[in-house]
Amino acid sequence: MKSDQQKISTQVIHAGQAPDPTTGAVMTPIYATSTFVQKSPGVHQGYEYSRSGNPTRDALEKCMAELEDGVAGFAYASGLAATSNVLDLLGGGAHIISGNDIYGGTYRLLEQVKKVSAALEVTYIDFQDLDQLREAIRPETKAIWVETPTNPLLQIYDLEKIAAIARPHKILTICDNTFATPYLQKPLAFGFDIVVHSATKYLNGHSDVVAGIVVVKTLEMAEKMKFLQNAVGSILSPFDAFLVLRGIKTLVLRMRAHSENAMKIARFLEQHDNVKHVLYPGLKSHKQHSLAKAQMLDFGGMVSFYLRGDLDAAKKFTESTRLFALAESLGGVESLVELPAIMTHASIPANIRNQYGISDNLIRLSVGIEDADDLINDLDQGLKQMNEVT
Ligand code: P1T
Repeated sequence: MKSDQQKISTQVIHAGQAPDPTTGAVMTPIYATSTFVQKSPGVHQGYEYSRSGNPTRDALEKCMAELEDGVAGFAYASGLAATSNVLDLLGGGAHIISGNDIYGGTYRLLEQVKKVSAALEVTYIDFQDLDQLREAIRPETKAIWVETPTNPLLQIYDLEKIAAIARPHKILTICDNTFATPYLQKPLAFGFDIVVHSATKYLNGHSDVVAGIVVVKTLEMAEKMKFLQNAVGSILSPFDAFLVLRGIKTLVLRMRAHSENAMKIARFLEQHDNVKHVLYPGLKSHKQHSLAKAQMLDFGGMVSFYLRGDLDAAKKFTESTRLFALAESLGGVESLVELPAIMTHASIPANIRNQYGISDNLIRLSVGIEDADDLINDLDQGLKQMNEVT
């Protein structure tokens, strides 16, 4: 696994991209066209209508397929559009097993859309305990859905073991690899079937696009996804595909910088009096630190922690930081802070949130690539201001 990572620095710059055949342009042009001329009905140069295929989107899709070691990629208008289209693969009345710590919008899509529109049944489990997985499998189970690291609790699940349990039952294994990116981990190499991304995050990396990606492992799945992408039509625009492609070129450099800063910040927070507990897979105190070390190249840029305080203290802290902008989303070069219970995970009912540990004093940081000392000073002054309400 880890030896493959060496060529990713080259892949992020070249995969799926060749100089433009008509002009020699080194950068993939933005093919801003909805349709393509045909010589005779049905005779064209590989493109007929941009929902079905567009050269700029194609370049991004090929790039992501290579980065994730898959056979084909598909680019969508958002991460949730990508998730929704993957769930369309399962047909009606399917049973799926999902991690109980997932992005709130994914939970909402499962609970409030797919349960109604596709009679989907979902069992939520803690994938840290694989007996829960074995017990949850039913004859009608069609798919397993995991995020690792999870949003927002940064739990790590063993992708290889999950895939091995699913395989004899012919259950499709799907990993939302948004937090890790293919630089840190490649789920298909661990035996998973499908990778999903919110490309809005680290892949694009500059907080100026909303986008989603799906990568599949087999040609059979690729054919089905190609049909579904065109049939449902929630595709990424050529301009946004261009921006994501450009962002990916610096993915390796950015992920290294995010991971380095996040480790320093996690260590700083761990010794702070106003912090109860830090969740970062790179810390020895993290429950799955050794699994994270084995499965990931580094530990990424997301850090969550429990403040010693209540909701008011948490609000005060998030309002007090100056470099860490109070905002949803993650994975951009700039640092962000948020309160999952009120922001990204508000669509999960409070009793369920609290049961899983998404409490009012849980803070999530998306650590950017600014100077680490500046970021630490900012958190320090925010934590001091928080004392005023406790
Ligand atoms: O926002 P969108 O591009 O549609 O992606 C949805 C999504 C899917 N998967 C994961 C792991 C995510 O974190 C997200 C979006 N998350 C946020 C906006 C957030 O702040 O957590």
